[in-house]
Amino acid sequence: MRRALWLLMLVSLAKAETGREAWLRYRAIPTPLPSVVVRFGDEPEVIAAAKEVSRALEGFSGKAPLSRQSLVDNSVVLATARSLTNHLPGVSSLTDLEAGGYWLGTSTVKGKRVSFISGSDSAGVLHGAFAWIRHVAAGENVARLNEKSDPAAPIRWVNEWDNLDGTIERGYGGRSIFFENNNVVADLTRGGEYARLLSSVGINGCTVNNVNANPRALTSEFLPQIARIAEVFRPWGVKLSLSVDFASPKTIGGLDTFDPEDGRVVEWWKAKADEIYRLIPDFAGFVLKADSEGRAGPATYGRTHAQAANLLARALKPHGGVLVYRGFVYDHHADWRDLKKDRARAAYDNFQPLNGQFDDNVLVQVKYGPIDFQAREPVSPLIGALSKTNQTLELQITQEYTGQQRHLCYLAPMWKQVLDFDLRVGNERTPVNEIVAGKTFRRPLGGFVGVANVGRDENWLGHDLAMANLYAFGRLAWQPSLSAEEIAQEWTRQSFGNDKRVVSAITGLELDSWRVYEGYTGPLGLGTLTDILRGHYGPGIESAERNGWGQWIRADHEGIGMDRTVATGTGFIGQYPREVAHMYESLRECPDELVLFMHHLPYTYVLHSGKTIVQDVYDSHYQAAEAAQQFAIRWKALEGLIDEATFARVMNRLDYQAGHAIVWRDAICSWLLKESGIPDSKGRAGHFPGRTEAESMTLSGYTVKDVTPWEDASGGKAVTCEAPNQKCTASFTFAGTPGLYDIVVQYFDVNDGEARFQLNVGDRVLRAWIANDHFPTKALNGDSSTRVTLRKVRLKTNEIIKVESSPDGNDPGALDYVEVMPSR
Ligand code: GCW
Repeated sequence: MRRALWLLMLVSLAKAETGREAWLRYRAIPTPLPSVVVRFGDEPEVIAAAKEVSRALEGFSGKAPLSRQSLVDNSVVLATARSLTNHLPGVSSLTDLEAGGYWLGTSTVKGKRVSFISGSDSAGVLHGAFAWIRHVAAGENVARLNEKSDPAAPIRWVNEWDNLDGTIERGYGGRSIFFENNNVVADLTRGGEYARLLSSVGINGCTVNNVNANPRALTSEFLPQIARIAEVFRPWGVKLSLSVDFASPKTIGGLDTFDPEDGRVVEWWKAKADEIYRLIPDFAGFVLKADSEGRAGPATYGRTHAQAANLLARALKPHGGVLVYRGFVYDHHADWRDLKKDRARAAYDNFQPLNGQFDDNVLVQVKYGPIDFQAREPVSPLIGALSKTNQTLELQITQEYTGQQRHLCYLAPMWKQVLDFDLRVGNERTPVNEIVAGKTFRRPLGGFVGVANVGRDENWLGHDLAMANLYAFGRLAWQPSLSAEEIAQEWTRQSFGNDKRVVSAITGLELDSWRVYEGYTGPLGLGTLTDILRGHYGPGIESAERNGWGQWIRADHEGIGMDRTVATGTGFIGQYPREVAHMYESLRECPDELVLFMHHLPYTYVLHSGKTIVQDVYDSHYQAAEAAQQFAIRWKALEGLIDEATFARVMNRLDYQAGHAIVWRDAICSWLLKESGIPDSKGRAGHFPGRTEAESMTLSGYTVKDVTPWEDASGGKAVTCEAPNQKCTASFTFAGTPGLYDIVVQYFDVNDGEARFQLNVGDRVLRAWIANDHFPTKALNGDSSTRVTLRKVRLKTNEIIKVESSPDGNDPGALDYVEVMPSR
């Protein structure tokens, strides 16, 4: 028996963690806990909550608790406020809780020790259950709990940009958990598990399909399939909503128009809403992206966004649904020659004049910044201007412009800056989080939406540490006053346990990561400086310029930055309330971190930091790339303290990030050096100690190729091995002194074939590998540039270092450089 137990324990210890449990891991906790779960009430959410508490207690204590429907000693009781008062009059009066709110408490009732999890409604009981579990998991003493908590706002949703064919727009965690082949997947287990995760952080709505909506989503054939998703969401208190195509009355409805003022169109939307509510009685509503990036919209008929929004809102209204109208509307064919044109102005210019014209069940969903989810942007001025309109703030959990879950980038510190930013509307304290929640302007509705894009990867987002972003979004939507650090700690404790070393190391990494990412990508408010025309991933600085997309940085040999001042620029700054506008307009007050978003300045301009722009960029990029090297080292120190499989997955990503941070650093610094002609006072930019360019090695079989953009390859060039069934070699003689060295092979891994590589020193084969990662490109550029690092290699003077590669498919086994540096 003993033996069997031991074996069982060993097996469970050895079980590789996949990340699928996310932060709901329920590992053993050395605390006395209730042994009975008592449930009053039969609502699906209360049943789910009681089951969850049982599941958690079993994990924490190693023993399944008993379930009861009457009061017993040492129990935890779950009930809505109303049924609690019915069953145990006098225990508590929770009349002042808001929808979804909860109360956690303890007391002795008729000699029985009881913990209470109660909610204003059944969803509140669920939220309370997960909050209670969170406290236990963090090792707190729940016997002393007395906590009352209300959500900050009624709308706390995620949007998924899932396409019906199973792909996900800007998704980096695998294919859709909802769709495949233009149908809803047969097995919705992951959909249910996802709703549970969302519920655990208080998220109460999920829009399951891409805002670039396929009209099929609304067809009578498809809707019953959508209803199946709503069913797996329901016990978790997560309501389903759909993105819709504004032209639907025409594309799928058989009408010859989709004019919002046409009576037939009005009727069509009404009938469609009725049909949906017959199938999904708790349907949350529609999300609409109209007249944006090629989507159909009211402009076709000369109608306004308000007319379009109200049309759909009125169809939903009798059923209690809401219409979320995306504020992300701008002209993507803007004339870049026109110095007064400015995409940043678009949201405000389009929606501010309509303030007050939207129905009460419409929310305008505003992206946090005026451009598009960049690593840093000022807060959108539209937020302060919608005083008579409900809003939701749109944040992005999926890291489209922030490293696509290959880079660690914990976004809560950035979101906090947005949420806490005081727009000074009417010269008064008006922080963004209070405005969007509906508090400042006393709106009936408001809230927070996170674009999540989880996928079928076992760990949901592709990077185990990126789950902190999903967690943080939910926590902040519930309680914006939480700090990024508190949230990181909570998440780490639940995900990785309470070992102090683990908590402090992982929290530290998370907290440092956004500034580090920003530090080696786009500086001083310029935007991420990624390739905006393609993958939005690696460096692609000038892709922002000279096209209609309007992400211009206006760089030339003299200076850089968009002049958005009222005095001489586009006037964007004038969209802010007076005090904020004054701060941005004045160079004396404008913070360095946004100065090139607001102003066009010479490279030699001296910042508040005391450095010139050019030197600041060199310094920040070298510092941040070094910090990214340290991430991998900091993580390495956790080996043995967390489970092996998770350790290895994250190690892999952080090693890659360390290399890619150098690709970014070199691209930005080389480009700036060339553009400005001003050298780095510390002599780093353009000088690469220990580096030998592939194009200057002794080559056999390789062809020298220009890389576009040039700054994405060291020296602007790579060598490719194009002849099929051939092996190419590039070699050079190591001229340093004998000793231990780290060798980096920087090569390109395109998403179109799997070339083979090998590194030799003398007659030793040091490493052979296959370029089989899946970067978002088929081209040689900063998306595909990656590396292999060999540490502590003993080298002798005059040894020959040789890289070999053989192409596969369209992957030409391209090599950028080899770097040999003394081991650190
Ligand atoms: O950031 C851009 C993305 C598009 C996206 C669009 C939007 C869904 O690159 O992929 O489309 O924003 O938010 O509508």
